[in-house]
Amino acid sequence: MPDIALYFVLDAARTEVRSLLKVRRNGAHDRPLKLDGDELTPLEVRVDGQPLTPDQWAMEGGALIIPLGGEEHEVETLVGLAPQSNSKLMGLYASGGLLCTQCEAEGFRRITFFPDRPDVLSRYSVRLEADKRLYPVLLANGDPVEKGDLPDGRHWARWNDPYPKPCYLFALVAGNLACNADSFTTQSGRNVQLGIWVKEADLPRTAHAMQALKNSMAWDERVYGREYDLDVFNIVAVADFNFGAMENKGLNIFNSRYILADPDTATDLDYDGVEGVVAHEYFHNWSGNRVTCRDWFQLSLKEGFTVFRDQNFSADMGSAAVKRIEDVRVLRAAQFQEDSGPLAHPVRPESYMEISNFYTATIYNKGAELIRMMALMLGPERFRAGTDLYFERHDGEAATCEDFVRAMEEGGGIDLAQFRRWYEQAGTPHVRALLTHDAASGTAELTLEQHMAPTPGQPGKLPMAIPLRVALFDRDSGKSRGDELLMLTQARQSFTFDDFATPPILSINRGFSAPVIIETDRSQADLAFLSGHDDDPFARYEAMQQLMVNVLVGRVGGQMVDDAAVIAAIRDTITDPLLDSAFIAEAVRLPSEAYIGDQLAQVDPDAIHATRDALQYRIGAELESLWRAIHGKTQANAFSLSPAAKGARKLRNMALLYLNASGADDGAAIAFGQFSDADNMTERQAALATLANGTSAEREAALDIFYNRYRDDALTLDKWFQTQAFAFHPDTVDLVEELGRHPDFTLSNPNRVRSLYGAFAGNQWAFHHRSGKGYRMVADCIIALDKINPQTAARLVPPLGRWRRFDEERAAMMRAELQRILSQPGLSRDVTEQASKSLD
Ligand code: 0A1
Ligand code: ZN
Repeated sequence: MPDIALYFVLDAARTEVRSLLKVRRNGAHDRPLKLDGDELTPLEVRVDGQPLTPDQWAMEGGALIIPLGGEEHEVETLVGLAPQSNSKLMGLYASGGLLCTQCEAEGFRRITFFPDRPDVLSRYSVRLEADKRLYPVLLANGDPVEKGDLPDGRHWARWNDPYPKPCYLFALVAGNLACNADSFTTQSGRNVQLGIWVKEADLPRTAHAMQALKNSMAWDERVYGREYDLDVFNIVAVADFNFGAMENKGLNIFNSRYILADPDTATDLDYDGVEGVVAHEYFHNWSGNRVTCRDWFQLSLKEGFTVFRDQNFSADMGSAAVKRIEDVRVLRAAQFQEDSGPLAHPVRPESYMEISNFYTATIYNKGAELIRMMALMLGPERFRAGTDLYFERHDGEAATCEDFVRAMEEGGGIDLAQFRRWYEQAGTPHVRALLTHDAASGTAELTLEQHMAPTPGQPGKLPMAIPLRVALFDRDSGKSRGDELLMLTQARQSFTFDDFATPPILSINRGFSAPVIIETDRSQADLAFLSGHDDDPFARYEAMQQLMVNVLVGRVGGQMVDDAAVIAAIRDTITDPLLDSAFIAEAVRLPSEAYIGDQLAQVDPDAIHATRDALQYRIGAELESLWRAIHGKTQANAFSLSPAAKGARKLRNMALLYLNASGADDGAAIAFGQFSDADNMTERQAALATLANGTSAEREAALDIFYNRYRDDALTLDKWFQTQAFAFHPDTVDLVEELGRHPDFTLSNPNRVRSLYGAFAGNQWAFHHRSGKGYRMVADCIIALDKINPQTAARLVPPLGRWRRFDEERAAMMRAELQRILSQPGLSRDVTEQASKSLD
């Protein structure tokens, strides 16, 4: 399929798509031509210019079948689409007056008949025609080549993309858009026109995205030697989008929440999200577009690598230590849970029912950890030699994960035979680490044991190759002799360290060098030591977290565990003048209720909530004056996005939280003060969230003020829904039910659905309300949404699938909801797959 020409006559109610494909028989066979289609009806079919009669073609499960003799033909089809009634947001759809497309993974077949697989690469020429008043801007992939006016207020534009690409990277946008225009000069001196296209009113909110784009372009040249390859690079923001954004060649389409940001409406987290996603999509131009995937089982080839690239980019733009802590938190919250449940799957899966269910934390985040481990084992120079070889060898190809690993082996000079198991085996390895000391010989011995629980379809597991960064600390000097990289490759293995007169303290999996669960028997005293002395910021954070987890897990299990070590460690951390604010805020944050649940044999949401709340109260009350002092240090300077300013806000918000947890009489008043006085959304939303956890009069007042101020700004109103759905409030389950009936709630906007039901399903205490109301509500939402947008509906299923982790009554209610979902007539493949796997 070397060349394809597409002709669109665009209209929200009825669009016509004519496509001209040059087809060549692939090998010696006499099978008919099969072109994938989904909800398409052929209006015309021609071969070499001759119209076919309906008996000369057939439809088979949505696909168009044309028996053809000979080797080469020109096949032409015409179809009609109704973008405005396409609520699945796959293919060509309407969003806020715009027409736009989403083709990954299998959306192109909803636009025209085509062999919709990522290893079919073609050159596209696209002509768009539309009403000029409604759609003054017409964009597609590649470079603009021609445009002109037509009678009756219509106009047209033609775009050519010279780079052969799979159809999942096809895109077009038509609409009334304003442009933030800029340019970038590449390392070889070429000038690239950059455009970020949004609704006119949103133009002032695009500066951060533009800066992120230019930084990404420079970073990819500097770090990977990768230059941009077209004369234009366009980004469009749309309000209705199933995922974060899409890397279409030369025309990225974004969920507007990852483009639009200003201090009044975006939190620091939102700003970081914009920077990270802009970078991610831009980096795909090489890791995804120039080198694409042979089939969807290889999805992590582009996604794991690209997440790794965007994580490192963000680390370079801000605080690397804090970025690593945040990334690990996300990995543990999303991927470790997935890996231990019914939806566990390998980074390179072997089967699926619906590919859009495989855009998972395992493919993305664990996939990134695999690349990170290879980069660690190779070191920066050899890793770069490996990626250079990979890009050079596979440019213009549809490649596999195996191709990537082989390039690392050959370019970097390393044997990754056993490491490949990371792509094959699902599940999170547990590593048990035991450090013993022999005073007579002055040696310390570290014994490591690994094991992995069975996952669906994989009852037995083989030992993995696990790179662990380790250091041993001397108790007296408080110092270590430095880091060592140990390779754990067997089920059980020992390592000996000489010249230790006294027993050292173990710091292990520093920097989170491997995505594993470490089990140690380190005492609270040793963890407290590391929380004050470890020179690896991640390990230091981890020691503090473990200190807290030990208290929480012990108490949930009914033990009396003293919290003095936790409170002392927090006091030392918040008064340490050498630590930066962002790190302090991360270190003193209590583990989430879900994370505490993950450490237990059975999750008891009420006990976990009560125990965590009690420890939060103790930390608040014991250190009240310190929290008060930290919170009182108001910023003298105007709003800035410098790492120091962001860190100060993070710590101040943490202090507000603990101050409120302390039960201080003026807690709500101080929170309301911060809410009212803030000149930025980071402080305003944190204050609102703190108030939302309580039952003060200020709670209602702040929620009303927020609503009235932002009711016309969809992205900010999402925060209003989300904050209430996340709240630790005894009535959250009823409040969310009410919010589901709010006039501003709609199932047709995925961001709104995620803000309410997605957030709620992530609120362990509320979602697992003993009454089972939470389960029923989420199931009702899934059932209703499935008819509108099955992809987004399917993403709400996994929280219900975790029933094995709960008591019998809860488990029974969760299963009953999954069964109720499955009994719905006409249920989508998306939801069917997730719900049936969850019941197995
Ligand atoms: N490739 C995109 C993710 C993406 C996948 C599917 C979509 O369809 C609704 C949209 C986006 C990325 O990694 O950013
Ligand atoms: Zn991606």
